[in-house]
Amino acid sequence: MSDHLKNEPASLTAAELAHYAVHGFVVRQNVFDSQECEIFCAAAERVEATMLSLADGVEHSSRYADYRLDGNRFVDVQHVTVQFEHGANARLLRVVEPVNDVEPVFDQLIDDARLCGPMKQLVPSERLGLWTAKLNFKHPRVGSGFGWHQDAPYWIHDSDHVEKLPNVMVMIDDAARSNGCLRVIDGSHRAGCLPGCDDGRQLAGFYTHPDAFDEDAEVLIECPAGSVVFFDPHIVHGSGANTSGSPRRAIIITYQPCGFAALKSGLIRHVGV
Ligand SMILES: O=C(O)CCC(=O)C(=O)O
Repeated sequence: MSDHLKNEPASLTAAELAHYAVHGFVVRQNVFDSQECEIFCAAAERVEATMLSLADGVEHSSRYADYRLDGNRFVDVQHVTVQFEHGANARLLRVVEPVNDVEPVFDQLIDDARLCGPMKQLVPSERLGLWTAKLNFKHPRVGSGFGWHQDAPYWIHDSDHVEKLPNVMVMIDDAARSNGCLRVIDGSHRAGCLPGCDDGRQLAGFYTHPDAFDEDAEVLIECPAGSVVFFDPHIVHGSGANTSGSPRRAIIITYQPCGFAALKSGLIRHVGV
């Protein structure tokens, strides 16, 4: 991709905007080239090494917290939350959030015109801020799935404008059913906040109740590395486990109108200025 194209705002077309409005998501392929994906993969490896080493020092600092939710390990390194992979794979990471505060490559990505051009249309706002940015690892053979959920109910206690928090997921590896690609329930964003589960798990309420949506409307987002998917904060989404020998790493960035604090740092992170 030439520098010229990298700096183009790359607005969504009328057809893409209409698809997003009806279905709650829109996919674009070939947004990032293979060289850029290699840079992202190397950055993801640095993040994992850094956060594992910081988490190892956890008992020596009062600014860290090491805890379990539904049996799975979480470590807060100041405001950065590290989720460990489930079960016996506890030396592998699952999620780091907010990853832009750990790795400059991902911080720069937030300002990339190929993401924030479309996001200005989807938030919508002429000037953007960051809400949050996650790196999801999904390691080969052990990466666990994400149960069906909406993001908006998860954020409702921290934001009074959850409808203005659209996500973009940047695939840094090829994503297919076998390595646990994203899947969405087509059109489910139009129902607003749906009821959560109530089955005794600590995080049950964050998972959408199975009676509240039609799983037959599932769409698998299978796409090559360098693709991006924009999706609505109310869409029901999740993903399966990685049963393949290939990683399925992705960054999910959530934007908001400018002037509001980011979810975990509590600081305002202006975008594209
Ligand atoms: O990485 C995935 O497959 C899904 C992640 C997701 O839904 C989330 O982080 O909220």
